[in-house]
Amino acid sequence: MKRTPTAEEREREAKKLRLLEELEDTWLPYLTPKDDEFYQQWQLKYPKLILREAGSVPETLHQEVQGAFLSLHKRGCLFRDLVRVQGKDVLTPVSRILIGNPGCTYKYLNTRLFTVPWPVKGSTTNYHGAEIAAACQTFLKLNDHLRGETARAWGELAAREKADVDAVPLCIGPDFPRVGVGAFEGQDEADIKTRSAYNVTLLNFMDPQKMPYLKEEPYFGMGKMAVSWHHDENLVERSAVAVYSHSFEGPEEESEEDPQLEGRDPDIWHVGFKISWDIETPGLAIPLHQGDCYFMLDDLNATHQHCVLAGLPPRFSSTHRVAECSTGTLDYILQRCQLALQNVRDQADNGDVSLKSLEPAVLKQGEEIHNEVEFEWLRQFWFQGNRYKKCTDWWHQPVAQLEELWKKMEFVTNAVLREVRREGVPMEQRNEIVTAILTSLTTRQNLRREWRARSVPLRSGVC
Ligand SMILES: O=C(O)CCC(=O)C(=O)O
Ligand SMILES: [Fe+2]
Repeated sequence: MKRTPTAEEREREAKKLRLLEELEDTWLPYLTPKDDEFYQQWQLKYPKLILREAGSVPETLHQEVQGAFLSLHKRGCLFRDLVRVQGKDVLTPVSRILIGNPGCTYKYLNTRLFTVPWPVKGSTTNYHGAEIAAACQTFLKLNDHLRGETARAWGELAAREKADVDAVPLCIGPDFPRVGVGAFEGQDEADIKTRSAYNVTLLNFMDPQKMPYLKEEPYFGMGKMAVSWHHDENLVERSAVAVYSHSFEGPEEESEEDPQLEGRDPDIWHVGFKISWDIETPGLAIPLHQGDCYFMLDDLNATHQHCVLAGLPPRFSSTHRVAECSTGTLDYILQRCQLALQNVRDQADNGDVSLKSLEPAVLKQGEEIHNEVEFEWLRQFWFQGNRYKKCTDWWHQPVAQLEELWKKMEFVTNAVLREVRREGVPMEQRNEIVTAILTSLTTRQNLRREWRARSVPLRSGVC
């Protein structure tokens, strides 16, 4: 079923169409390392984009990471996501898995992914096989490495920006616009540390040979895309993203670049960058070879968009992020459920509950939490068909617990409705209660219909 796009989505889509119309049949210019202005433009317009070539990563770590990618792939741990874009279900061309802090989730394109935990200190996880355990450990190790590299790169960028500021001649005056200047004012080291404290990595895999229908890049003519233009969602503001790229290229496969050929080499994987809504500044297509890493620092992800341009060989990437999980951890949702169920006085053997309070604000909050646990957690989890079982049973008990709490909330809703219907309740109180909970109940009905159309029943009940 089609969800009606939000006003924001409609606005964005219209803006995109206007931009494409404006372009008519012409491509916008973009640069690759073959172009003379490539490095200059990069430094000028994309200074917060950092590339570290494979040589910056210890060889032993490369070996380990590449082995870990292969193990997870071999064990069938990566899945294509059925995401929601402008009200439509779309299957992503890339297969993914989220690894990260235990209990953490990451939401993108209306899909909540649940972490396969990496073994942080103090956690114990039962992995389904030593290979999967080792792989999660390896991505934690890579995470530590990339955190260090990010802090270093961020420090260098700050120093460069400071040098630029100092180098500006006094006569230019204070209003002279300078790209990027001021981004680090008031930022201390601790701040930068928090914004590179990656708590999850989203692994991507795609074999272009098995994916014949890839979209063409629409603005620059950069060729086939594995991931379309986007900003990464659900991240802590101004936090960094670090990406490790692994394509299966043999050393001799390095194509002899013909300097006559225009544009990027379609055999090689690239990451594309552009400034959002800007048709003046050339885009960049940066080739990524086996083991290269790139970093998006500070607000780059907000001001620019990126896409992944497919090459010939299969490719993995590990994209490390600081997920904004203030409402996205297991602890958070358990606390919310506890808050909702504080209003339950007793539960009888048949499940019926009696309530402590009929205060409209209390009832409203209870029904909102009921929706949150059902649509943001349980249905999201089961929609993905229990894929997590492949790697670990970590989510099994917590999800069962959330289901129990949700069931109790169903009894709460029944109790409220019983109360509303009960003879002798003054009309005014009845109206107050109905007004307080009506929006939540309507939302629940609509969302249940929407999820039912996506055809996945909740394991233990309503559908
Ligand atoms: O694979 C990459 O290089 C980046 C993928 C990406 O942009 C994403 O997963 O958000
Ligand atoms: Fe991305």
